[in-house]
This record gives sequence, structure tokens and C-alpha cells, in this order.
Amino acid sequence: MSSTIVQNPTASGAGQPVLGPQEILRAVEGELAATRFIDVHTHLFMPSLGKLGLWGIDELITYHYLEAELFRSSDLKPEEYWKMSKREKADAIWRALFVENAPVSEATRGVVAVLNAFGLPTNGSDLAKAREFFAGQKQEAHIRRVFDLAGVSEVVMTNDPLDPDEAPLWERGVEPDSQFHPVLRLDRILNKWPEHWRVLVAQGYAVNDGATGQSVSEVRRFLAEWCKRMQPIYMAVSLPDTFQFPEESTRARLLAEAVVPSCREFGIPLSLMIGVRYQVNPALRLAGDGAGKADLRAVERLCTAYPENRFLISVLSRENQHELCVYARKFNNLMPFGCWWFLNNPSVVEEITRERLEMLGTSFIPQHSDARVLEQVIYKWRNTRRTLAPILANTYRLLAEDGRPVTRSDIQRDITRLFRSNFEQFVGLRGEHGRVGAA
Ligand code: RAT
Ligand code: ZN
Repeated sequence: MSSTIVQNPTASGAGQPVLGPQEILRAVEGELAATRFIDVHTHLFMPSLGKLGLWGIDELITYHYLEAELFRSSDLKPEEYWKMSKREKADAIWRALFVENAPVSEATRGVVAVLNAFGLPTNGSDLAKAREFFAGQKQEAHIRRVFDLAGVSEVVMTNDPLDPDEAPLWERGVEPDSQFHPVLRLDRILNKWPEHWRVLVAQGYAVNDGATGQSVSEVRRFLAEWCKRMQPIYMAVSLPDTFQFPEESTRARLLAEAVVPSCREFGIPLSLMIGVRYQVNPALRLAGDGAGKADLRAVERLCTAYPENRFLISVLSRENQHELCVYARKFNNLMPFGCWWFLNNPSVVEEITRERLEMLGTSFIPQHSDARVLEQVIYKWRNTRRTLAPILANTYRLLAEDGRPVTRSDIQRDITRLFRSNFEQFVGLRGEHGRVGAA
């Protein structure tokens, strides 16, 4: 195809110059850079939630993705590691993964990209300069700078109403923040009821250990009060690879009789992140979970049984990705999102995103960061843009080859849809589009 400028006669890009193959890649890169994304799932916290929000070099280096890698490249035993202070842990990881080895894995390379974004040394023998830099940052200005560097306009938090450190802050009343959207996270209720029902009792709800009798209506009352307090944009839970629905279990009963009806009542989606094999190696703590293939018929049954509900779905196993696309073609109340955790590597993201584009067009949410430490959004979104640019460009190149001219405004509209408006519409956020001066 030649890159001669012709006028596009189609509705979407009427009057716009048609792009040639070389121009397509540049236009995709320009629009990816110019569009402010919404980060639809993170573990970041707004400043009014105080110390819950992690940031800075020691947190970046002790990210659990890196802790898992430490024990492959060091003789240090997990029991010795857990006795160390945060700073000592960071020093041990820096030495093993950044000094004694080249940081080529996705998670280690991410730290390098963050240091580089702030003009800090990436190959130092210690972390002194980085520590000095982060200690000098003022939180709110730093957040603005980080969001600018990451190209995100806002992020979605993970807020746990049973977390003993978090719940009292909400109960006292926290200042909302338009850059951080709350999400009501239900793992403790749905996955660990026996360990947590007493916390609901302590909050004033008449529930029992078997979640029987009035427990279900009390959980609904609990959800209603937390929705009022938190104003979540969706509810969320992570689920094991063995997740089934329906089934004879406390989880399935609470899901069907409390969570799903509450989501309907408050007009918000339910996010299911399916496929975790919890604590495969408990010695590694947060880094000790694995992944397993799930039976997605549970998703089919949820989408069929509750057509009035909306489900945001991410699956952790690579083997489940194609099935998820097939289900999304059957149920428009299902929104696939993200390449989660062990999938967030360029090789896998590339495969999943191509499959989704081929099967779903632009009707999905390609990625979320899952950041636990503020500055991680810089590298995670940089990597997403870098991995996705050639995939999207190739999609448009094929389209042009097949006879449909492609314009910059086609690309802009699609990127906005993928990284903003699919989410805004699915959760019912306002429809304005964040876009900064496109190159
Ligand atoms: O990716 C992660 O950090 C995991 O540990 C999980 O937190 C996962 O993202 C989740 O939200 O359950
Ligand atoms: Zn997460």
C-alpha cells in the first residue's frame, strides 16, 4: 500500500488523510502517548488513606514479584529474609537481582525504568541516591508527576472493609479524591468467611459462622452501608482456580444472595479475578501464590443467571484466555480486562491482546497495572504502550490491506475506547475523555 494521501470517504474519518503503513505505527504510538488511560485495577491508595499508600525505592524493590525472584538468585532463606527490616530486604534484593545479575526480568527491568524516569542511577552498587531522592518528594506533587509520567488520569483502588488498618479510616470519614476511585473488595468475606465473620459481628452485624439464617440479609446490609460510605465503582473478589458457581458453599450462597443483588441494587459491576492457587509456597507469603486453569462454565452460569448484572472478568491462567473471549462474544454483560500478574509479560500480553482484538474488536479493556507501589504505574504503562503499539498498528495495517482506509481519528477513537470509555461506560463513570496534546 502506498502512503499517498487520499481522502477517506467513510463516516468515522471523513475528510481525514488516509494513513500509509509507516504512518500507521507513528499514529498509533502518538495516540497511545496522548491518551490518558484509566487504570482499572491497582492496589494504590489516595493520600487521605495515609500510610496505606506505598511509594518510594524500598517499596519498589521489595515488591512481592521481586521477592519471588530473590530466592532463585540468592542463598538467603525466606525465614531469614522475613526477619530483616524493609531497608535490609531492599538491599538484599538490589544486590542479588541488580548488582550480581542483570535485571532482565519484567519486574526487575521495571525498577530500572522507574529510576531512569527520575534521572537516577540504574547501575549503582547501592540505593543511597534513590533513597535521598524519594525522601525529598512531597506526596501530592509526586503523585501528579507520577501520573503524568505514566499517562494515567486516574486509578482504581482496592479497598477492603475488613482490613483492620483500612476500615477504621473509612468509618471515621475520608476525603474523596477524583484521581482515585474506590472499589469494595470482598475476598475476606467470600473466600475466608470462617476467619472473618466475627469482624462483621464486631461491626454490628448479626452473622454466624455458617453464614446461615439472617446472615445473608445482614451481609446485604453490610454491603449497603459500605457502598454508602465508600461509593465504590465496582465490587471485586479474587477467586481460586477451583471456583465453581453454583455450588453448595458459603461463597456461592453469599455471592448469589448478597453480593450479586447488592451490585444490582447499586448499579455497579462485580469484578471476578479467577485462577489463583493460594499459598502454593506459604514460606514466600504474598509471593507464595500460584496460578491454575479454572472452569469458566462458572462465568457462563453467572452471566446467564444474572443478565441484569455486569461482570468485569480477568483470568490468571494463559489457558483460559481464549475461552474468556468466546464467552465475551456470547454475553455483553461480561467485560474481559487486563493481563493479570503472571500474564503481565510482553510475550503473553502480545498473544492475549491479539486474540482479543481478533475476537472482540475493541470491546474489551486491554490492561490494568495492578500496581502496589505508586511509581510502578510508570513502567507498567510504558511497557503496555510499547507492547501494544505494534499489535494495534498491525491490526490497522491488515485492515488497510483488506480495503478499509485507516485515519488518525479512527485510531484515536479506538484507543480512547480501549483504555477509557469501555471502562467508563461499563461502570457508569462520566464520559469525558482525557487526552493531552497529541503529537
Ligand atoms: O498481582 C498481584 O499483586 C497479586 O498479588 C494480587 O494482589 C492480585 O492482583 C489481586 O488483586 O488479587
Ligand atoms: Zn490486584
